[in-house]
Amino acid sequence: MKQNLTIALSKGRILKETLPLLAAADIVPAEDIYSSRKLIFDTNHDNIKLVVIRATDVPTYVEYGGADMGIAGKDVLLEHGGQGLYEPLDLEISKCKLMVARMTAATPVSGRMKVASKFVNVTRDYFARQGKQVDIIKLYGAMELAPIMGLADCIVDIVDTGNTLRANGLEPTEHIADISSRLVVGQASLKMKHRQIQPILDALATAIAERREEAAL
Ligand code: PRT
Ligand code: MG
Repeated sequence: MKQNLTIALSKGRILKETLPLLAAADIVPAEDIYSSRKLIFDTNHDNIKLVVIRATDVPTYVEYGGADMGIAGKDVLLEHGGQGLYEPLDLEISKCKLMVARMTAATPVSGRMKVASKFVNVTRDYFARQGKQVDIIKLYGAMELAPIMGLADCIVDIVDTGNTLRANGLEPTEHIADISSRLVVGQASLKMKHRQIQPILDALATAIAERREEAAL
């Protein structure tokens, strides 16, 4: 008998790139996710359901078994910490970089640096590895504003084209990590539902490889 399987999807920009990939692996929501107010969606498979939640909640759901697998940005996964999660697939979507940035004209900081970020754990680890003690200021949005307003000396944020930084008079100074979205599977689910999960992993891996080949043409 087939057990129920729940996949947690990050809403927002990752979702747009996730749905075509799932479709290529023959997992299609039964109704339009964007126009519905539902949180849980049936699919073309009786036993597979999708939940669409805030990206930062995806690793939490998967870690505690609220969902069997999930899709989230590596930035979110790094910040969450890896306990209880397998990360078998790089989906190669929603690519960007995690970087340190500061005002273009900034003079070097004497003493302890103030760093604003929503990625407080990543920020602490990054500077600790360099032997630097910094004061971390947790923000929930618009990190770029913090150095402009004198709240922080620099920020740790996501950069894609760099346009947002430039438009606000900032420049990237240090590269922390390359980011893309990953598939994560809960440890308990991987053991108990391995026979159902493995074909999905295989289908997604094939879809990713096909996409990579098309892009190379
Ligand atoms: O809004 P909420 O707080 O709920 O979540 P969110 O803002 O984290 O979600 P969303 O939908 O923005 O998706 C974020 C996820 O997409 C991240 O966790 C990354 O894994 C991935 N991603 C890929 C990005 C970008 N590219 C990106 N460019 N997330 C954010 N940005 C933002 C960045 O923060 C900055 O403000 O875009 C701006 C930079 O873009 P450039 O091109 O100007 O450099
Ligand atoms: Mg957002």
